Parts: sequence; C-alpha cells; structure tokens
Amino acid sequence: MRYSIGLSLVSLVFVTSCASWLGTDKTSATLKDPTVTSQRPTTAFTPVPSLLPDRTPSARPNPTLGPEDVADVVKAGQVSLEQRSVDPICLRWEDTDQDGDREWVGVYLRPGDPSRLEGFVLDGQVWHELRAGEAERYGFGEYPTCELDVNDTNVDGKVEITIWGHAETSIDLLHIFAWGGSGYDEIASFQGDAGLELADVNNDLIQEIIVRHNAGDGLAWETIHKWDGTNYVWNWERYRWLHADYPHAYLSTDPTHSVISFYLALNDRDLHGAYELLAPEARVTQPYETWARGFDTTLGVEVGSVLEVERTESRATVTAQVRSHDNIDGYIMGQLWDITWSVIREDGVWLLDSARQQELSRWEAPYFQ
Ligand SMILES: [Ca+2]
Ligand SMILES: [Ca+2]
Ligand SMILES: [Ca+2]
Repeated sequence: MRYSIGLSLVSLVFVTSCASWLGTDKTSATLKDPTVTSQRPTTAFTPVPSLLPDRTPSARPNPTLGPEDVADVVKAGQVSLEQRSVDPICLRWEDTDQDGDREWVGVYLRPGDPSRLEGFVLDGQVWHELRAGEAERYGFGEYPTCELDVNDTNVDGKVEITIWGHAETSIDLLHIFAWGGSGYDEIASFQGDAGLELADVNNDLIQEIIVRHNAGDGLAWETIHKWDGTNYVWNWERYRWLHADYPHAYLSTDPTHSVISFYLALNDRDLHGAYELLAPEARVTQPYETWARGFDTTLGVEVGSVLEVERTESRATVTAQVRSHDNIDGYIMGQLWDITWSVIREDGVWLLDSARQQELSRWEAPYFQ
C-alpha cells in the first residue's frame, strides 16, 4: 500500500487524525491560519449630468448641508476642475481622510499616446493627485472607466480609495490609496493579465485580492494577497481553470499538468476524471469505489507551488502544496499539505503513481464557500 494515503491524500489521513483532535479543545494553539511561504516573491447627487454610474451607490446624504450649501460645494468643485482642465469620468463625494468632511474624489482620462486613467481628491481648494508609480507601464489603465470605491477594503478601520482599470485586451489593474496624514499614499497595486478579484478566500470575513495570470493550456495561475496589518502580502497560490466552460480537458502530456489536473478534477467533484489520471497499477490496488469514499467529506481542494523536481524518460517527481476543506461532523476543517508525487509515463501520457505527504497546518474555518 505504498500509495494508499497519497491517492486519497485529503481524506484518509484527515479522518483518522481529526477524529481525536475534534474531541479536544477547538480553541487550542493548533488552530492557525494557513500562511504559505512562497519561493516567489495589491449628499448623494451627481454634479455633472453626464457622469457614468459608480460601481457602488453614493454614500448617505450629509445632514449638515442644505441645498444651497451643496450647490456652492458643487460650483466650487466644478470651478477647480475646469481650472485644471480636468473632465472627470465620474465623481464621488466621500470623506476619504476621515476628518468628518467630504472631499471630491474622481477619475479622469489624461490625453496622450496612450491616454492614461488618473485620479484625484479635491479637498476644499487642496488638490491631491492619485497616480500610479512611474515604473508601472499602464498606470491606472488605458481606457475611460469608472470603477471607483471608497470604503474600508482591508477592515483596518481606515478608509481606502480603490481604483480599477484596464489595459490592452485582458489586463486588469487595481490601485489602492489611503490617507497618510499629509497626502494619499498608494498602499498597494496589482496587475493581472487574466483578471483581478476581491474575495474572501480564507473564510475570515476579510477580502483578499486574487490576481489571475494566464498560465497557458487553459489554466489560470492565481496569487492571493492578504492584508497583514501593514501591507498586502503574498499568502497563497493556486491553479484554476482559465475559463468556466465545461467539460474541461484534463492535461496529462506533462508531469506538472497531470498533478494540477488531478486536483482540479477533485475540486470539480469529477472523481472519475481524477481517477483516470492515476496509473494503472494504482487503480488496480485501489478500486474506484474504495478510492472515491476517501473523498466523501471533501468540500474543496486547491493546488499550488507545483514544481517538477526531477524527470527521466519514464518517471518524474512533482512537489506541490495542497489546501483542502472537509466537512467533519458539521465542522469545516481546513488543512495544508506538502505533497510529493511520483508520476510515470505510459503511452505518451503522465499518470500519478504514488505520493508522499506531510501535513503543514490545520484550522477550523467558520464557513466554506
Ligand atoms: Ca474628509
Ligand atoms: Ca482600511
Ligand atoms: Ca479573507
């Protein structure tokens, strides 16, 4: 049974090792978040009638201002914009520095070849530029778009200004600014050639930033960046399908592709598809029904850090990190594993033969999505 654990690596060890653990204090020090160290290195009114809609509705009306006051504020803001020859694509009136008074915050397209999306905050008569770093090729983006948010994105008690943009055909850009005491500091910027997303990946009710890269062959490689209290830091990476359309073609012409495909199939609950990626000897030793029962409690599986460490004509070794979530008696349990797969080549395709695994961490998740 040299591969019995590896072939159903998520569940078999999990069930046996969790059974006793679940009877112990769940608040013990063994509960920890799976931080991965990677080897590789994020008054509601419309002053201008032609403004495009914001991503989110404007904030609540300011009760301290009457209509005449608002009109004065709008007029003063428009004068300032005209003086600077800035024609905003959209404007919001928000308290971006948390001093109790609202500022104008907006984005506009600076003409040029190519044109560049830029942002600003107009605080009374004080003009604050919001710009990307000089080294950033696309700045905030090349196209006139209004995807501007003002909220506490990282749940640290401070308001951020988030500006989304686009470049070329599929590049998404995200820039995040926060008031630094004397100006607005860029606290993070991200670029993904296959998309960007804010989502709560680790189920802690705080959104992470997911940067999607086109990994070729229908695969997306995603890096996930988590706020650590000071910065957005690399937390996890994983492979996903680049497109959501089914059925997916499992890749097996390369050892790493076979390993990635195996876990993508498990995550899709295509157990038959995953089983077909096992080498014939492995399938003989573990009939499908026996093998599949090992995943009865599995809710989701992610694979990242996939690396081919050696290869001969007929055999290769692939290392990876796997993150799994299982439902154990109503508790959502997460686990992080180091996995080493032996992959063999048969009839021109690479199939998973045996695996060694080491559990790196385990935690209880409040929920799973
Ligand atoms: Ca303010
Ligand atoms: Ca914040
Ligand atoms: Ca989160």
